[in-house]
Amino acid sequence: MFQTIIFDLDGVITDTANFHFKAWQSLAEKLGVYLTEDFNEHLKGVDRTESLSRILSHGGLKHSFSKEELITFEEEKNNLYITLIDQVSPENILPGIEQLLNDLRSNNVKIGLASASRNAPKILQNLGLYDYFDTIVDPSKLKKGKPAPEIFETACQQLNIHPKDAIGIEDAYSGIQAINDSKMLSVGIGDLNILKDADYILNNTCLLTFDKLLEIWNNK
Ligand code: G16
Ligand code: MG
Repeated sequence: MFQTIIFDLDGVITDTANFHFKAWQSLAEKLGVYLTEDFNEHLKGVDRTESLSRILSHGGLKHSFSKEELITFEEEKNNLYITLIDQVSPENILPGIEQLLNDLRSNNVKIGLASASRNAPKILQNLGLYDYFDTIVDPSKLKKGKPAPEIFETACQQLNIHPKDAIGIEDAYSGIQAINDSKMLSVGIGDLNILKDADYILNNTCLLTFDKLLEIWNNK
């Protein structure tokens, strides 16, 4: 049986994508860039610096700012984001996730977090889920973010488990690439067209149960 499940945060455990988007949108508007909802898909799972770079490229402003200005923009976005995630509470846990965490625990499966968000520990605390996690990767210590496999490999190393004995769960295209390249089994949550490279795809977290994971693992 699998020995660990490594979770992505945003889009799998809770939906903070909308808060990220609101905060980016507010910054982008000040710079004269207009972001539509569909652009958000390009920002999911992607770290802060790369997200800003994609937004500026989208607005034709790729080389318009100094390094210092870029850092100020990132801070401005993050400050707004932090005020938005203050509202996060256990009500914002996606359906089925708390039951799954309980079932993993009672079956002695290790639980890890591989989120690109430097705010992940705070969000887990606000959700009341922090204590379920055996390990949380610190994304600021990584050389390369998703789609590189390093974040999932690091989660397994921290738990002393081989990636071949692990399942990774993700909602973003970049995250599925990262899981696949780490040689873990990948489970995508969401849109079939976006997640088509995943080993297995579930439409939403209601379908993500312990029994389903067992079935996926036994049929791989
Ligand atoms: C999340 C979001 C991304 C965000 C990233 C970094 O990733 O999906 O949109 O840019 O975290 O977040 P922060 O600015 O809080 O450090 P994940 O990996 O949890 O889906
Ligand atoms: Mg995600």
